[in-house]
Order: sequence, then structure tokens, then C-alpha cells
Amino acid sequence: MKTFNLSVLLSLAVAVYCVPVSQVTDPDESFAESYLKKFYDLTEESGPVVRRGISPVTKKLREMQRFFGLKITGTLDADTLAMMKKPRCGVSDVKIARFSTFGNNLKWEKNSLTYRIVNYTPDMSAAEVDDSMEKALQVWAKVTPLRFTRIYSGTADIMISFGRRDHGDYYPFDGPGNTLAHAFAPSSGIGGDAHFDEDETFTFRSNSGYVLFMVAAHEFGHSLGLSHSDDPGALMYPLYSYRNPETFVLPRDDVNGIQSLYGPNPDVDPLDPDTTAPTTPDACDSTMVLDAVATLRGEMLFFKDSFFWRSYPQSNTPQQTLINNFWPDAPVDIDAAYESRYRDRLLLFKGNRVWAFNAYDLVPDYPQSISTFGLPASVTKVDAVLYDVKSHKTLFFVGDNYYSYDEARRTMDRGFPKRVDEKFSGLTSKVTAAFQYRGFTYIYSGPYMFEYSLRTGRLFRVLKNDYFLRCTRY
Ligand SMILES: [Ca+2]
Ligand SMILES: [Ca+2]
Ligand SMILES: [Ca+2]
Ligand SMILES: [Zn+2]
Ligand SMILES: [Zn+2]
Repeated sequence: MKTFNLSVLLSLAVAVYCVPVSQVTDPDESFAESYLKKFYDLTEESGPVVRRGISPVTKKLREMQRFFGLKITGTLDADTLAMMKKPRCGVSDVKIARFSTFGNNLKWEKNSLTYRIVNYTPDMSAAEVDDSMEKALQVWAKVTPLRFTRIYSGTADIMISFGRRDHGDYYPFDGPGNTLAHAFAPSSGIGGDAHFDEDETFTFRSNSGYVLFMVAAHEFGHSLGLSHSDDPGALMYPLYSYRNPETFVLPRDDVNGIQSLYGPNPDVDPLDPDTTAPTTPDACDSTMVLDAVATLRGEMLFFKDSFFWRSYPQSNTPQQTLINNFWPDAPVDIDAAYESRYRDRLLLFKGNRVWAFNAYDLVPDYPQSISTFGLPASVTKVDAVLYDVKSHKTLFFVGDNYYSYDEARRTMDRGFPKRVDEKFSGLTSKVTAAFQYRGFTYIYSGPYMFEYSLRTGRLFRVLKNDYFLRCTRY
């Protein structure tokens, strides 16, 4: 997925390396204006004229920043611009979508729908396109009474086609990048139809290009009556994210959305544990236990399930993203993480294995066994890992004990393991995550975070997750 990787790479590079926020230039301003027109209903006559103190552009920027969980500044800052440049769906983000003006009745009044694949993309074989479309519709059929039948001629409810630039509706595509596809809400005629931008490279399973199944599953959500969700884990989130089609399960937010329109699948037992839909970790959940925390080139990373939040110095609100969006080769549900400043790497631990990343790339020969650090064979997983800038040692937390690893000599120190509470007073239960940030050591134990002075080692405060994650729900 070259295009996608590249754009994400650029956005991280901007966030990481350009600490003084880059100046927003005029082409960026006109790009932003057309983005707001397209996705946030900024209208021509509203223009840049300031009326009663607040300009329509400022108002729409705030709306967009709120939707994506960015800091609400009302100005075109670097974070906002980077978000605007990510590959996404062409349907707008306003609650009453632009395409919904066919009437107020935005659901199908029947459960049996037809679809037709009008033409094909040269990017994939016809069989792969057929399979991708069929499976993308099944994502929705699994959780609703909706059933889909393919037809090969005539007009189907859902007409599926590939096209570039002007392709017969009033919503031309934009060439490679940005908009990948769009679809129309339920209605007769063009309603329900899904269009894919032929200037993109679509793929069946590989990592180069946009996975057609994922793009189509999202678009069919619109075909069935859903608009965009601001839950970053939702299929109906407007930005493209890579996910493995083999293991994809429709998230809870989307299940709730589609079932509010059509009800559940009558053929599925609601108590069947196989039907559990994944939920997105919530920064406002004070009982949440983080999997791991780490720094990365001045940012803070907080891992939970398939997601992480990143908090970087220029931004007040940590942003939540799928782990595989940044590191497609990374494990999810990890045990521990740390940044090796000696080798400029991020290390992720899961079970008895460790993965090393240099920026986005898996370092060759990884994953490796954790025994390469010199941990005894009896250690089959670690609970947390912390790089201590004071001693230049990396501490591995395992149960009540910790081990000390010398980064320079690449060996385990003698005389370990030692008890955790010998070094960190007041810690009575297991360490679940740990990192250092701006002169303090933070040791997580369950939902609590113990703050120790790096200089004296003394316990300062006992805090909770929301200290860094900042629940912003009012
Ligand atoms: Ca139609
Ligand atoms: Ca495009
Ligand atoms: Ca952990
Ligand atoms: Zn969309
Ligand atoms: Zn179209």
C-alpha cells in the first residue's frame, strides 16, 4: 500500500521532526477551503467574510477538529492540515450527509436487495473483485436481516462501478490519493450506488494499494443508510485504515448503527460468543488498564488492544489510531513496549517474542525471542519494560520482580531479579506498564499510575489514566 504508507509516513515525519509548527502556506489554505466545502458544507456565499466575530471557515474548522478529536483551535494548524491530507471516503462528515437530500427516509424499506458489478478495475482479477464485493456485503448481512442477490444485467439497487474524475454524477473524483470512493444513501436511481476511484490502486490482500474489501465494506455502509462515525475504530470512520480482511470483524459502533435501522440478524443467536463485536478503548474509562506505554522521539504512546493513543508536544489532545495503521507488521494486544534510544528503535513485546521498528519498518530478523535479552527461559512474557535514563538500564518487569539490562553492553546485569517494591516504594500490586517522561518515572499498576521523581526516586503522586489521556467528553 505504497500511497497510503507514504502519506502516513509524511504525516508522522511532520509531527515528529518539525517541532516548531510549520507555516501554513496559501496553497494549503485553498486546499483546506475546498476540503471544508466538500466534507463540511462550507458554502460559497459564507466565504471568508467575518460576520459577528466568527468567520464561517473558523466555524467549519472547529467542527472538523471536533469530529477528529483534534485540539479545537479554529485555525488551520499543522495537525489539522495533516488530517485533511489523509486518504479518505468522499462522503461528507456532516450529520445530515450531502447525499441524503433524496428525502428523509434513509433506509431501504425491504430486506432483499440486489447488486450489480457494472465494470472492473485492472488492478485485480475479476474473481478477486467479485469476492471482495460479496464479502463486503456479507459484513452487513451477518448482523442484520438484509440479504443480497447479485444480478448481471439491468438495474440493481446497488450499482457498483469504477471510474475516474468525471464519471457521470456531480461528484467528480480527484485523481490519485485523498478521495478513494463514495456511495449514495438508500433511494431509487443512484441511491445505494457505490463508485470507486480508478486512479487509486486497489488490492485484494496485499500491502500495496487500498484493500478493496475494506473500502467497499465502508461504502456499502453508506449504501445501507449509515453516515460517518467519529469513533476511530469504526468501519464508518471516514479515513482509510488498513486491516487484515481475513480477521476483520465489524466493530460494535457499526453494529449498533446498522441495527438501529434494520434490527439484528434473526438467524444468529445473540448470546453466541462468536458474535461479540470489538469496542474501541475509551480515554474516559477510568477503570481501563493500558497494555503498555512508551516514548517515541518525544511523543508519548499509550497502547490498548488494537489501538494506541499518541500524544505529541504540539498537540494537547492525544490522538487514537489503530496500531496496524502505523506499523502493519506489528502485533496487537501487546504486553510491553519501550524506546531504545541507543538504537533509535521502538520495541514491542508480546508473549515470548519482541518486534523492533525503525520508524514504520520492522527491523530485519524480527520478531525474535525475548531470551535474546538474556532473560531466563522460565520467563515466557514480560508485564512491562522501562528504559531508565538515569542508570542507562532497561528494566523488565515480571510479576513481583524486575531484571536490569545494560543497553550499551547488551547483557543482563548480575544480581537480578530484584523485588519491584525495593526500588519503587508504595507499589503493592503488579506493574502493568511503565515509562519515563520529563523528569518522572511513571509506573502503572492496573488503572493507577504512580509518579516517582527521577532525581530522588520518591513517590510524588498516585494518578489515573486520564492524567495523560485527557478525557475530553463533557
Ligand atoms: Ca441504486
Ligand atoms: Ca482519489
Ligand atoms: Ca503490560
Ligand atoms: Zn464514507
Ligand atoms: Zn460517483
